Amino acid sequence: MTKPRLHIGDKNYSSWSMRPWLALRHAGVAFEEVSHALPELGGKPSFGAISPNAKVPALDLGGGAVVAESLAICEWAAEQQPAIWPKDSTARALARAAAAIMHSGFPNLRNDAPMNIKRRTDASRMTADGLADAAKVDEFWREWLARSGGPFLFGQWSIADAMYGPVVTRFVTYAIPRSADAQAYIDRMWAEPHFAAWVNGAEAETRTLPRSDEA
Ligand SMILES: N[C@@H](CCC(=O)N[C@@H](CS)C(=O)NCC(=O)O)C(=O)O
Repeated sequence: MTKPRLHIGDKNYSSWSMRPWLALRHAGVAFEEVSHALPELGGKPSFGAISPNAKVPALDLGGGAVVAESLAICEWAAEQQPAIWPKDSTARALARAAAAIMHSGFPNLRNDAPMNIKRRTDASRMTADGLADAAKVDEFWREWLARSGGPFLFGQWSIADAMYGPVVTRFVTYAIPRSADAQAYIDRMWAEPHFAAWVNGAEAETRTLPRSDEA
């Protein structure tokens, strides 16, 4: 069988690409990655040629089957390696809810603080609504970590951690205020080898995106 191909955007900027990339790595799936430059503001990407929703990430399984949407790709990874969801069914349901909350929520945080792993700035560009989203994420992390006992949100590393990975980087990039428990979680995520490998990849990139770097 040929390896699945994961189409991703720039590692420094593409938050949605980071999530399934982490899930596939944690699942131990051998895959090929194909990197695409995200469009400049107002630019027209050509992702329609590679993906049903004209976005990255997309996982090409061969035979014309291309899976769109980060969470759907994470679920495919979990079918190859179920251990990337918690074993306990209640914890698994809560972890799935946590992943879905991230997939559909926190629009103000996403708008105010786009992922930019290499950048270090402050939170002055953020709106009150964006900061409120970040505070809610912090509250959720504390609740989930307290319930599971850690080290990751639902005990062992799971897709929920993949979904919140880009938010971890946003707390650092924009120096967003956070609790001590959130800081400890951020430190554990940053030290985790697959997360570190993505960050290293972002740091090696030279392309810049003015809409993210200068705003
Ligand atoms: N809901 C999608 C969002 C994917 C998404 O917005 N990807 C961005 C890059 S991070 C993209 O392809 N942007 C190009 C565009 O929208 O034209 C998912 O979860 O995969």
